This record gives sequence, C-alpha cells and structure tokens, in this order.
Amino acid sequence: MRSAITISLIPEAHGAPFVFRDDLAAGCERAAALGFDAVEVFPRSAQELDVQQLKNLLAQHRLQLAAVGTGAGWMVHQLRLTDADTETRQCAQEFAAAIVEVAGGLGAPAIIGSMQGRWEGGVTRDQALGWLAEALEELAPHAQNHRVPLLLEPLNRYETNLLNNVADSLDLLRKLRAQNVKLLCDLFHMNLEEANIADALRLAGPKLGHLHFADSNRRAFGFGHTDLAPVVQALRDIGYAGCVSGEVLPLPDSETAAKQTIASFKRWFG
Ligand code: LER
Ligand code: MN
Repeated sequence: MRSAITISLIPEAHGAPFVFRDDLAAGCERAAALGFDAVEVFPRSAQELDVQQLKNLLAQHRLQLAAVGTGAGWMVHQLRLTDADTETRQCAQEFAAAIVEVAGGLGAPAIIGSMQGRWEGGVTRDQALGWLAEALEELAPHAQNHRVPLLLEPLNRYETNLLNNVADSLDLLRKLRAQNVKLLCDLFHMNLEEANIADALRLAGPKLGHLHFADSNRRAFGFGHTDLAPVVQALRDIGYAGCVSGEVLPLPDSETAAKQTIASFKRWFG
C-alpha cells in the first residue's frame, strides 16, 4: 500500500477536508519531506492545473500522483453529472473528461465524488442513476486509454442522496459495460453510512480502487475514534494494494494533520 496526502488548489474549498492548500510546490515539498509516497491533487479545473509544474514537482520529489479530484466541478462551477438540465450535464461531462485526461496522462485515476450530484425536483433516483451510469460509461474509456481506473466515491447523506454506501455503488458498477470503474471508499463517509466498515470493504473486494484515510471526525487518523484494527484486517483479507490517502481537515494545522497521517499509516500499514 502507498501513502498519500491531499493538496487542494481550489481557493473556494476552504473548510473542505484537504491537508495542504493553494500551493502545489509547498504541498509536494512537505509531502516528500514527511515521507509520503504520493500526493492527491484537487485542481480548480483541468485547464487551470499547470501539468508541467506538477510533472516537475513529482520528479523532483520522487512522488507519485495518487489521484486527481473533480470536486471543483460541483464546488466551484455547480456542475453535476445528474443535473436535470441536459446542457449542464454535458458541461459536467466535459469538465470531468478533461480531468480524466490530465490525470491519466500522469498515470493517475480521476475521482467522481460530489459531481455525482443528487436526485431532486422532478428527477427520480432511477433517472439520476441512469444519467450517472451513462456518464461513467463515457468517462471510463478515456481512463482505460491511459490504463488507469476511474474512481467512484460514495458520499455521506449530507453530501448526496444518490450513492451513500458500497452496496448501492456496486449495484451501479454491475450494470456498466466498463470494467475499470472502481470504488473510492472514504472511511469518514463509511463511518456515517455503513453498518460495519470492515464488512463493507470486504464486499467491495477487488472493486476497491482507492481509500480516503480519515478518522470518525474527519481529522487525521488517530485524532478520532474509528477502530482501525478490523478495517486493516479487511484490507489485508481482500489484498488491497492501492493508495491510503489522507483526505482530512487540516486540524490543528496542515503540518500536524500530515504528520499524524503518516505516523498512523506507518503504524498500521508499514
Ligand atoms: C467529499 O466529501 C469527498 O470525500 C471527496 O473525496 C469528494 O471528491
Ligand atoms: Mn473522500
């Protein structure tokens, strides 16, 4: 398993669970200095990400790119893949596809999390799931061209009413022709939504593609009360070999959250 830490380049995302923010160079420097294997980057858009700078920083610090988030599509641009408006869905699709391409070019998967949107108004749950499935079918081949998966993240009920748990997300994956859509399981969301986190990870099994490593209160692992022992056992049992990425609140500050994340990673996965 590889350790990773999050860097947000979205000025509007203050209050969101990203450890380092606003400065890609400084984030990569701290990540490498603290011993992380990889960084997970959240750009404002594909076009606003300086790909050459990121490539140089990864090479300079011997870091891998764990994943690239599409969350700004929703947070900044109010784009959802399941919006009732056809044109907005198309814009959302183009926004996400551009990030899939940029991430794939750097050997990393893109994350579809908040861009899954929600069902509301005149849109039924089935309709929203149908639109999400169509979007994933279109995005997944772009990722496949780069030989990377596309990550789908179930979120807790306060962020979406569409995919909240592993079982429902697997139901959707089973309906897809694309085989490279994998689940991103976020331990913070799972703590709220799953009856048993370890059982849910076992259910995900080979479809688990990425892990967000956050404690019960969305702080760095060890700063909350999630019992990690059964979670680690489940990950071992399913042979998970992907990233364990600290997507947590920068509390009490970024440096302390990052240090706590790598210390917990080494303790449990080292
Ligand atoms: C949002 O709550 C989250 O967990 C992010 O990873 C979504 O992109
Ligand atoms: Mn997450």
